[in-house]
Amino acid sequence: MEFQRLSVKDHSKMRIGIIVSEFNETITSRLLEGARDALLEAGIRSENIDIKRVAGAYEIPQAALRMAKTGTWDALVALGCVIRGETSHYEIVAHESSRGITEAAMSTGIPISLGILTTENTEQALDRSGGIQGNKGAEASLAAVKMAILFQEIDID
Ligand code: INI
Repeated sequence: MEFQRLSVKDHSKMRIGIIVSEFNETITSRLLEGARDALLEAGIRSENIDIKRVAGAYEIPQAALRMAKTGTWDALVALGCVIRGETSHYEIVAHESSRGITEAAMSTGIPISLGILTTENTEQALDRSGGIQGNKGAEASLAAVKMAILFQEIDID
């Protein structure tokens, strides 16, 4: 996905929350690094980036909903990694985490982007977290910023 360069001036006051899961930490730390770097490059101030950690992808929507309800953040970024080979309840964790994020975003009106990898194996996860397929954490963080800008524009109109 291509993202147009975002100017520093437009959103230097924007506050972004990141929820990152500790399960598959090798991968999620790479997603987090990509997300932070992309936010900083987009002009979000480091003091306006807040990182909250949860145990696994299943817990992400619970924290996201709680955070979204405070109204503190203009947008949230959900980062996690669910690998099919590692769990018999892959389908449940993968499905419920994305379903819960959608529900939290829709019920609060706060944009929450989906940076939760669902892969067949670790290699695919590495490819998508700073490997040959890019970094989905970076993509998700820029999607969140773009949604926050869009919502500000809509509110002004
Ligand atoms: N959580 C993940 O984020 N990724 C996984 O691949 C995973 N697996 O394999 O089970 C996983 N499980 C933990 C789950 O998210 C919850 O933390 C746990 O069920 C406690 O509620």
